Formats: sequence, structure tokens, C-alpha cells
Amino acid sequence: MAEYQLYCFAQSGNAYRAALMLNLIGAAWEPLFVDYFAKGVTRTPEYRSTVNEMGEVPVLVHGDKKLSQSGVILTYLAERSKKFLPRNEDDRLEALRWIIFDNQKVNGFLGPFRFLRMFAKPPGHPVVLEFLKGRIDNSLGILDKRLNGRRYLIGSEPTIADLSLVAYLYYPAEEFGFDIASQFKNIAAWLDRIKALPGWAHPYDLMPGHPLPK
Ligand SMILES: N[C@@H](CCC(=O)N[C@@H](CS)C(=O)NCC(=O)O)C(=O)O
Repeated sequence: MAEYQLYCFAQSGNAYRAALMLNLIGAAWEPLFVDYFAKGVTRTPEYRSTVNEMGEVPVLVHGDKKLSQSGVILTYLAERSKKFLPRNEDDRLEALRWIIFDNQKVNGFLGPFRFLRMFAKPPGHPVVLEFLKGRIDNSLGILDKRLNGRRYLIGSEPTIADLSLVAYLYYPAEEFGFDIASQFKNIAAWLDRIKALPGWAHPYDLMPGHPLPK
């Protein structure tokens, strides 16, 4: 058995953060497939009582530890591996600030928007999609501005804040119905920099469950 196990599925950008971090730090890990779409596994009482009471992926298993919330998982792995760790207290707080912004305003809107467009049956109501798209444009604009003249979000090296925020942005443009990279130039260059790190892999190659059965 690998040192780490990760409950995940390919379409989950939240799980991708943890999978990408595990790969980038060279950890020995294996995915534990959660069949979210066909079986709604995260909604079952069994999953909630034995894996995660919050009914979510990702969940990282490391020995006796079972960690959820991607920001917690990233912090744990950074502290253990000393990789992608912000350098000092100010940077740690800054990383946390961006991770919370991501969870609430970047992936917090992009995730439901993509889900309602791509996977929900029936798809989301146009008014809801339009509301979310407005919020996404605003949040991505803030991120793009932050990256203006910077290689990474904090300091000169990539940290867990970068690995959190990139997570939804490598999924295909068709899934969002708009092309993030062509609309936000600083984000596009930053995505290329993270993609060039040794160990980077696309979410659909890193986690099980893609493509979805027709
Ligand atoms: N803030 C959480 C979000 C986790 C999350 O929402 N995961 C989704 C998959 S992308 C999930 O498991 N949803 C199941 C549900 O809400 O029923 C994190 O960063 O880990």
C-alpha cells in the first residue's frame, strides 16, 4: 500500500489540489475512487460516518490521519515535505488569505458554475448561471491583477496558495463555456509556469473517473 491514499475523482478540482501537490512533492500515493456521479457516494451515510462527515472529497489518508478540506491537506503536506511552504509567518498568513479567497470566490463560484453547465441533470437555470458568471469574472479579474508583474502569488517561488488557486483552471475551456487563458493573460502565463514544474499532470490523467460513462 502506498504511503498516502487520496479519496478523489477526476472531475473534482478540489481533489486535484491534493493530487497535484502529492505528485509535485514526489510522494508515494494512490487514488481511492469516489463514484460521485453514478452512485452519489459522498451523500451516503456510510461515507459520512467512515470517511468524511462533511460529505466531500478530497480526503487524504496518512497512517492514522484522515484529513479533509484541500487547504488543510496542502498545509499538512507542505509542512511535512518542506515543499511549497510559505517562508515565514507573513507569507503563511498571506497564503491562507488566498486559499480562503479561492475556496469562497474562485473555485467557490467556478465549481458550481461548471457543475451546473456540464454535469447537472437538468442543467442549472440561466439566471443562476449568469449570476455565477458575473462573480467568476470579478474573482478571476482580482487574481489576474494580483499576478501582474509576479511569477507566483507570494514571493518568487510557488507555494500552496498557487497550487490551490490553479486547481480548477486546467479543466477544458468547453466545460466552462469560456476560455480563461485567452481572457486573463497573467493567469495564462502563471498556469504555464506551474505546468512546467516537474511532476505536473492534468487532473484527467492524475485521478480516476474520466471520461464519464455516456
Ligand atoms: N472546501 C472544500 C470543498 C470540497 C468540495 O466541495 N468537494 C466537492 C467535489 S469538487 C464534493 O465533494 N462535493 C460533494 C457534495 O457537495 O455533495 C475543499 O477545499 O476541500
